[in-house]
Amino acid sequence: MLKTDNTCHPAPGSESLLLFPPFADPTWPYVALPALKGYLRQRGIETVVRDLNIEGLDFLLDPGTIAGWRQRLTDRFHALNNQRRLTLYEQMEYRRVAEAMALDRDFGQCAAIMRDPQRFYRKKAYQRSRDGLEELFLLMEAVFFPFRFGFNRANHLAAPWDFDLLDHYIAGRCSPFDGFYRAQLDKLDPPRFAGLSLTFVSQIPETFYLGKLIKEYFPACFVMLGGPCIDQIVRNAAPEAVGRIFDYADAVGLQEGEKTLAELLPLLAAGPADPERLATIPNLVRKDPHTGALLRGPAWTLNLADGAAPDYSDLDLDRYLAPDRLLLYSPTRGCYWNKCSFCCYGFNQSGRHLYREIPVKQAVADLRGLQQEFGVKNFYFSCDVLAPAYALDLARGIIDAGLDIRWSTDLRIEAAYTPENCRQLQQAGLRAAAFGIESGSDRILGLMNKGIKVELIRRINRNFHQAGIATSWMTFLQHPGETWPEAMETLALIERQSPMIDQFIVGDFNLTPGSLIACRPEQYGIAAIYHTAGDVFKLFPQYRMAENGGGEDAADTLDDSIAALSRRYHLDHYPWAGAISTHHSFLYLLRLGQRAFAQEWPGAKNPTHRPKKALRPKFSLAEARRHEESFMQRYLASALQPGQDGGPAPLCFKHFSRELRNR
Ligand code: B12
Ligand code: SF4
Repeated sequence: MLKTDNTCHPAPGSESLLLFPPFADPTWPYVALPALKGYLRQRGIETVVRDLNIEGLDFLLDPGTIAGWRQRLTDRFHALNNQRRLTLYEQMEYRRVAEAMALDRDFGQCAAIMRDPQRFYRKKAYQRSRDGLEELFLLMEAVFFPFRFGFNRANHLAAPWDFDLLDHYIAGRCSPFDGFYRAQLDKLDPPRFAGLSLTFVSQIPETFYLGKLIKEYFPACFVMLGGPCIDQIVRNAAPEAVGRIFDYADAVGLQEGEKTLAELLPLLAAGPADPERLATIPNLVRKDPHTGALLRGPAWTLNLADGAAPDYSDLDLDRYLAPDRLLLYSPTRGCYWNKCSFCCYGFNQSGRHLYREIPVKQAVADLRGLQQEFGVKNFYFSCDVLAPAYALDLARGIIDAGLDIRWSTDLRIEAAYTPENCRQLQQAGLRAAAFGIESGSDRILGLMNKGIKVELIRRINRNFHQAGIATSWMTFLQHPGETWPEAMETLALIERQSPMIDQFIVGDFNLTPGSLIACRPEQYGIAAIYHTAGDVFKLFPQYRMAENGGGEDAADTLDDSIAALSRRYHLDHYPWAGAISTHHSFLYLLRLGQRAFAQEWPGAKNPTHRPKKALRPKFSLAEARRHEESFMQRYLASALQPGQDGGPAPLCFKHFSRELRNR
């Protein structure tokens, strides 16, 4: 098999591929596939991991790709500009195209700054290249209209992914990576197995696209999907929707994939797999080709003492968008608390994803091995949470072994984190900790089953901060039942504690499928839960409260207070510096200290999107924007309303296209 041109590690026997599709964080490699590779290699089974998210980014940034897109935009602009009138749909596209033609950044240079150990830390240069990379997505939004992309999203203008939309995307070759995928597949020896990791919602379109494409190129290849997002879909979607997933893949792996692949791959290597034997493979879901019934293997959970260190050896670690290397390592799985009303982390509500820990000795040896093999000093402990006793034991183990590493992770506020214990964690290399603080109201914390109170939050946060560990607060408003004064209590707490809060986020409540609230809505004052017609994967439940709260004035006051708090910080979204738990934030915290983000940063110049003079747009762009906004507002107000008897709201790709056609 051939690898991409500039990947330096030679590919071993690569009949089994493990692929990580776009769109996801490009600043570090995600841990799932290296974890699977490590486990399988320890058992003598070879696989090849490819991070198509990062390989594909180089394709997007390639001057040839950009030049091709610019040409497409020019052609499209002139075609639309020469029309006598534009439909609303065409106006929407026309405005994006005209504005995108004004974007003339050197995107390759922006990426180079992200990888440059000096320029990365110059805030102005950093911000300029961050803005430049965001502009790349504006350009793509015009080229691939009506789709939108980012490092954390890949979606349609309005409709969620359903099979109509996926088929439209695939048949129309709408993926920005189409040329890249085909070039890679052309170079590949036929693989026997291709496992695609669908971890984040933002990977949905590319995962299904790849599934189909691989089958088109290599009909005999066994294509399989796995990862938390597809697990969530299979658990929540209606059986007919789950059945249709098998038009794109031969099988789905639920939960953890170690044993599934350890049994499946040797079976496939031995020849055509016997269906009876396939049915015994743990966590494997297939569709019976004759009856259409879904066949599920027995459930299995990994004993972490039997695991192996993640194996990153197939990946070029210097290719990621960061000036240093950082590896993800998962010392625990599951959550030892596992009771919060709003949470359905990973697989925990399935009842089988119990909290487990890698024995400290083994974890320390893994970390030492990763440090030696890949020359890394920085780690992100990628897991739901560490229990305090384990965090402290691991810290002691790291100190005793003389390991010189720096790490960050998520922790729960716990009384065990005394000043002395926090100093021990700092000594072991902990430099940033993110806490699910959620609320500043004791009543709401109780309603959430958080098991913590405001007084404990204050005390424990101070212990971390004073030990030299950057503290990040994750909070959100509008938990069902929260009143306006209670929401204000959260903001007031952040305000009062801000000298000891190094980063924070105030989000809005989202109803998570599988959470306690979703399972027992009436207990939280929710009158009805419904989905939109297009949300066939059941990823975005909508809800209606029994009683209406706050009103617009209250929402405005909250927004103003959040804006006032935010002005004192530099906050941003994934994956940039200023977001919680990102690689870039960690590097800045290491370089500039705990308060790196507790201050305003020099603003980068905002793009003006004013079309170049030579363009001479015939139609008013401002008017096109007004028409679009007014249509979208009216459309969404009705398309998100549940049908009669709590049936689905009409929003879906077909409905949206039909409504738009009538304008
Ligand atoms: C650590 C973590 C993070 C970290 C690091 C993420 C990263 N990009 O590297 C941070 C805090 C940055 C983060 C950010 C986000 N996260 Co997060 N995160 C997690 C968390 C808690 C643990 C992930 C982990 O490391 N697990 C350990 C690894 C080894 O397990 P694994 O990935 O599940 O892989 C195993 C199996 O899934 C399976 N498997 C995986 N792939 C495949 C493939 C095949 C073929 C097979 C057979 C099996 C298989 O085998 C693997 C080994 O056992 C999970 C919750 C959870 N417990 O899963 C959420 C989770 C992954 N995150 C989630 C989300 C939503 C996000 C954000 C989008 C949040 C936001 N609103 O911005 C961002 C996105 C960032 C981005 N664009 O990359 C969701 C994803 C699902 C979804 N609905 O999208 C999860 C599942 C939480 C949840 N239920 O809501 N996250
Ligand atoms: S919010 Fe955090 S502590 Fe609560 S159940 Fe989820 S992972 Fe556990």
